[in-house]
Amino acid sequence: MKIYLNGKLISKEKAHISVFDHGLLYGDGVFEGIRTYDGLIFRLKEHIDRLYKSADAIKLNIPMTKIKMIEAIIKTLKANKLKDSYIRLVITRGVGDLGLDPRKCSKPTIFIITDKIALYPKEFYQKGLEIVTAPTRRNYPPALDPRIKSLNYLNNILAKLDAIKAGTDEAIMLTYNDYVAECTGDNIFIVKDGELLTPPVEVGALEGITRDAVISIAKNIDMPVYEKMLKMEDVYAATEVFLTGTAAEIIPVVKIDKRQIGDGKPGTITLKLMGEFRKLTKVDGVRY
Ligand code: PXG
Repeated sequence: MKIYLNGKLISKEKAHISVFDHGLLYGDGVFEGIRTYDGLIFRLKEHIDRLYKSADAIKLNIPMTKIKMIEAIIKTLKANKLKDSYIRLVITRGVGDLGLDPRKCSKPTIFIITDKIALYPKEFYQKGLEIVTAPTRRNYPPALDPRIKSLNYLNNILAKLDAIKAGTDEAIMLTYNDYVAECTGDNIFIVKDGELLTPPVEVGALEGITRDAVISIAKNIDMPVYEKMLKMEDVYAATEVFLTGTAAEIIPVVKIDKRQIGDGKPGTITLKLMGEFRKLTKVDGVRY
């Protein structure tokens, strides 16, 4: 496996990073998770735009144009002869000294891993997931805005541990004032009274690219879709619930906090959107 590291393609065994890199010392950096489907990079422009926006938000100046970044991704995919893959693109503040000061880091570290995609087992998509509400709250936006896809994932990892403790794989994270934000690595949608609802990102959630794709699919097929502040009562009372994310795509949820959602099976609207999403992945992307 070849890894792109600071402009060079290096074997996985030799792709090392300094222990003084602030990405490691302080989680000071940003990342993206992108997927390719049969030689097509899904919504590449959107991922690159979000990466540069996240970097901007932490005042990290990526020393590479968006076009050069796209070329680097394609070069890495080709070197690894991958058609269906997961791309992890990471930019750290770079090597500095001990101490927070980002000014000591003169050059960001850039690396790109392209690997086979590890999928959730098929049965999860057929039967639906069971999830819980995490006791851990989502980051308070004025402290660390969840719209920034930073290397600081401890908030999500703590909620993931909550999910694991409860014997499930995902957890809903609430805001400090009890609104539904998102899950640890996925956005959330509910179906209620025939309407598709998802929390606005301003509440404190990542503006997921799969989320955006689902909203545009719904609009295209004249399905009513709204961004709305949701409480757990709304989620429990929903007829359908599903999660969206680059790795998970669209995954139905049938049980939350041991309560059955709808009739306990993936719903018709969820299944319809899963089908439409599959079609979209075949056309919406950049060929390499
Ligand atoms: N919320 C959070 C907190 C995320 O990290 C999403 C929602 C979904 O966004 P996208 O743009 O993927 O639809 C994410 C996505 C990984 C990995 O380990 C990261 C995510 C998803 C899956 C795997 O690289 N983040």
